[in-house]
Amino acid sequence: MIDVVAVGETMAVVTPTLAEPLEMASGFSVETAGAESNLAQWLADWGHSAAWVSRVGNDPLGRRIVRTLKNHGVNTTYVSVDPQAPTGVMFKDPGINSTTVHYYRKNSAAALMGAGTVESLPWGSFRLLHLTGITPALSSSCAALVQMLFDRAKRERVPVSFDVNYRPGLWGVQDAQAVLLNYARQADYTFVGLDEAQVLWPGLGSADDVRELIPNAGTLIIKDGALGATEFNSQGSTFVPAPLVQVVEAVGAGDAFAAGYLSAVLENGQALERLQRGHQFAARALASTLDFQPSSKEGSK
Ligand code: KDG
Repeated sequence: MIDVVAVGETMAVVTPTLAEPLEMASGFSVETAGAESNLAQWLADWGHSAAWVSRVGNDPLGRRIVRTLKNHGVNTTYVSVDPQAPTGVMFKDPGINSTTVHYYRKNSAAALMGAGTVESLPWGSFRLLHLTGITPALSSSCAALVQMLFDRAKRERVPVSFDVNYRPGLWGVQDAQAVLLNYARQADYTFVGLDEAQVLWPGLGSADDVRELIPNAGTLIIKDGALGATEFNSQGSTFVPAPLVQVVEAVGAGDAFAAGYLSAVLENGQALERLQRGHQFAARALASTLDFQPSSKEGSK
């Protein structure tokens, strides 16, 4: 039995080695970037079985991504290869206070995912399906795919976790807000940042306001940056403050948080432990320019 299946695009990401602006940087690393495969890597690193489902190009970057994820313990059996469309690429441009991302992913192989991807999943053999709000922004077939996955998971009684992951570089608020709210309301576990929710759905002040907007998500997890995170479930709410972290770069920290949280869900942990584990994983992502840091490099597990 696979613990988690995560569906979504993974790109090659080019990152300046010294966290200096892209325009000036002289050394770069090429790694993998994808919210869903980041989560799969964190979970596999923790010891869970995690599969990543996507489509890559028949090109060196696609092969590099699949090999890297495999090396990190992720099951890549359900990844397909497109004969023509390329693997997407993303560049990180570190700034003084935050990092900007530049995407080269239009018409990528992953953007061609659709109904066929639903059928390719090992239904009946996994415990949790993880999706994000990035996928519906990729193409109309990917937008349809996300709803098909929600519907099929419901029929198969597989819980779905959904990270809102609004990416302004992919679509505007006007296009995204109703779509993402719809998915956030359908999921069994919904993750959203308070600042992200405030951008997407204007008029929200506190985490309680977000809960009012998304009352029917099974469990709602609202992250409030360096302050902490709150879980709302049918019994009430639990807040856990975030640990103090020297932030190197925040990209990917949300994926790490979701992975930590879900790892505790898979181990039947309660709200306190789930949120603590989320913060623990996120702290590792925040302390690095990379989206994912294997524990062997870090020695923290
Ligand atoms: O959460 C980190 C992701 O945003 C990054 O890895 C790339 O998936 C990505 C995206 O679409 O922005």
